[in-house]
Amino acid sequence: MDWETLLAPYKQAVDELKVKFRGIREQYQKTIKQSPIEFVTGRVKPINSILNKAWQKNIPLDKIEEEVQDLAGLRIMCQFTDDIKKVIDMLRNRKDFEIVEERDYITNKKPSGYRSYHLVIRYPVQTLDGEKPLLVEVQIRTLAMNFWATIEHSLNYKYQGQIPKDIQLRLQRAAEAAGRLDEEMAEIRGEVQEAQIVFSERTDDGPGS
Ligand code: 0O2
Repeated sequence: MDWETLLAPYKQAVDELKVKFRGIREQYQKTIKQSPIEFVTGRVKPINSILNKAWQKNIPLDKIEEEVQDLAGLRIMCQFTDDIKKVIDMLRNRKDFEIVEERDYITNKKPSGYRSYHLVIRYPVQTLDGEKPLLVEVQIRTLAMNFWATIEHSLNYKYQGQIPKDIQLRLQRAAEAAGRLDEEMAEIRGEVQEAQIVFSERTDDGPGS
């Protein structure tokens, strides 16, 4: 398998979409409206992780592009839970890709405690051989959901998917606490955003002025 050739258009898709999604935030920053996007990350799935998934799900190597939907992955982080809905609506209205699947792990959180909203999009990249439509997974989550998922992901890696029961329980409690944090922040959203506008106006003036 020539992984470099297979993954090159996925890298292109990740790079292009990072610019596009970060561009949304930049456009908001030129208005008085608060951006629903806090920051954006993206990655091409590492080869060992692709092979692992293919092995676990019994996917033959020639079906990887169809069946592993997150060869290219983007993550959009939001400050508040309500922002997630705004981002989803914005993505639904775009003309540069088509949404092929939505998985709402916020309404239906995973047994691990994982919460996030996943969209699978079909995104066309332009290659020397013409247009190639690719599947890309976009995960949208709050900063609190992201904090929890990052910690849980590294523990899962450390214990190779067999996290000890006591740690699993703590992680579930931590997930509930992260959910409460999102609820509390939603309650004081107006206050937080006013403070951020004042703060960004001050920092725009430069230090000491
Ligand atoms: P990585 O390292 O993030 O690339 P499955 O993969 O079987 O769970 P499916 O249907 O392929 O499920 O896709 P799903 O569940 O919509 O999305 C899978 C991705 O979501 C994972 O990618 C994670 O990024 C994230 N995710 C899903 N469940 C959990 C969870 O319980 N904890 C954490 N931390 N992340 C989760 P990968 O392939 O696991 O790996």
